[in-house]
Amino acid sequence: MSSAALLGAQERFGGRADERNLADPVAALVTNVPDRERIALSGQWRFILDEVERGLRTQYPRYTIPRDEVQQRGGMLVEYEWDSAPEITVPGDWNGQDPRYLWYRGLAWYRRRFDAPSAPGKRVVLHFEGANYVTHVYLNGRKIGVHEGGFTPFAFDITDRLQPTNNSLVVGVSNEKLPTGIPVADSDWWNYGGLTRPVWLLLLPAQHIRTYQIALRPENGRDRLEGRVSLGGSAVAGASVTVRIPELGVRVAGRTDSTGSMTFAAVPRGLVRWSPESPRRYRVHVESAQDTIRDQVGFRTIAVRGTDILLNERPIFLRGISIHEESFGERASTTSRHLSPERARALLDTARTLGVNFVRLAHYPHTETMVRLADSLGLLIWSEIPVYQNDIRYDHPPTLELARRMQRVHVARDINRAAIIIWSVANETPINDARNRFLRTLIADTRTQDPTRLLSAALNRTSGDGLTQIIDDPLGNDLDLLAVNEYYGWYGQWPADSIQALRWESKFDKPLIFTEFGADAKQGHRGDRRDRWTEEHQAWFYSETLKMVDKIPSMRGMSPWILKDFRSPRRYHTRFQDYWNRKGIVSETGVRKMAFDTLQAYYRRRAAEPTPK
Ligand code: GCB
Repeated sequence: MSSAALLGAQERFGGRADERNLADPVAALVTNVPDRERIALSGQWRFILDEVERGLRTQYPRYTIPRDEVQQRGGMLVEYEWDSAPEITVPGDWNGQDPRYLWYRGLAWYRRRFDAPSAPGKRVVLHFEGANYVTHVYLNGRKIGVHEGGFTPFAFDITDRLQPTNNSLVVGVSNEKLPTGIPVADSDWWNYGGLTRPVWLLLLPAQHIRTYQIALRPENGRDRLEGRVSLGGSAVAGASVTVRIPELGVRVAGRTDSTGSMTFAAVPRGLVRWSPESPRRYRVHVESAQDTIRDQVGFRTIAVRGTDILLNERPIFLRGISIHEESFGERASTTSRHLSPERARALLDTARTLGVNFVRLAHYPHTETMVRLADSLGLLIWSEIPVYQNDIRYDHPPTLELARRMQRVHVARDINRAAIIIWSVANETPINDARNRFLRTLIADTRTQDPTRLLSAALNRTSGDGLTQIIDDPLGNDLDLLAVNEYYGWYGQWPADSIQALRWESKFDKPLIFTEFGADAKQGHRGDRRDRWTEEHQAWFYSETLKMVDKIPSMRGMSPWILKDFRSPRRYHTRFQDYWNRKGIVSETGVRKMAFDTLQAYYRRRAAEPTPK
């Protein structure tokens, strides 16, 4: 186990006897899971709530839930029974599956049995696309690992722990947030718990392709592809690797170095760049002696020059919208964190009707399904980790290590998606030395891992006299583009008579985008535009803000808050909110509010302009 992961596990989970020698939860990760030989562990699992966490404590033999032992031993009372426990669907948060679980915060156990796959010579890797928030994994009664973090994948090589039939996989997931965790408990979105994303058995050749990345990096005006392939498993050094993109006449063959990696460069012939208008992707084949991976990869460049954002060397205006990972509810009670391809598609189709070319996937890495879909549809993406607001322990080294691992896994998973143009490291963080150091470490890490994309963070602090807003957060020096969440006129008074009187200045010669602005409105609540919570008010708020936006010289895009109403434990106003954040421009079931039309009209006008202002 790596020292960072070990530190995390011991500090957070007490270093119990059964937690020594656990596997590093990210060491067995591979990228491009959709193209691997795999077996889904989706479907019905048994489910036991354990609010007091007895199952995690070894001193109570009556509650050996994770060990899934013979249930009656010598007349001793055992107070659980897997086979009669209720069933729950995986993937899926528990909150949306039964009204009794809607508000549940704590530990719950899942069990599923399976036969070992017939895969002679292969490694069997148990891969979780994501589970919120701390996950304890037991196979055949033995603990194999623990993972912290709700939105990034983790995996364990279980080859040597499998029995031929009837393996018992027991997984405890707790959505209790930790004071040193990321995010902390107080966040403005629902704390969906459990195995929210798919679980797989991956069958990997003994020597396999672990990760690969390939990107367009033109040199002296000529297109040039650059990349790296890293092998995993056995005999990874000095091994042969081939990368082919037949449609571009690319074929590179070479050998890995002593660490199992090979870097390469190639000149493509007749490359058509990926863009929102034409999201062209090419079939990429990565091959090693025993393994073959195929992917669909688009190639484009992204850069900034002064206050412009350049996509494929041309200025672009980001017509965006923010989106949470939460499905439309067929009924208000059935929203879910789990986004099947159909549910992801429903969200992105609504966004496309609005006329966007950009989505901000807030406030954490979304499911890979979402990212791949946006990539195929030509939607540019801002993607972030949940380093969210004030209460993160910026001064606490293990919290920084956790953030670094999250960002590393986040970037590694999606590095071949042309759609992603911006990695963000945080949202609305306080300005102080500890936070600056924390975020600068993440920025430096991310630049090393991926020098081809823009780095940003959503800022919310500006200084000024009420009429002039000055963007002067020192982090601005480290970011490629400035991003501000601004709520003038909603959380406070309109400055002077109108938001249009507000002027924006920046200490940095960099592009600016508004990563958020918005106002709550209850769909169907109509009235005077001066009355909060009405659709008229929200629409008017949008049109005033958009007029202000048009006056900001360095403004290069926006992702208003937010596409749809989403569940939030922070929204207590019974009449209008009832635990929903109502800043959606459509309701939780997808009914448009007036502000949708306002923003749509604005984006139509923007899209018709030849180049951004
Ligand atoms: C913000 C946060 C976002 C909230 C939003 C709001 O600034 O970044 O997570 O949901 O404001 O509605 O207050």
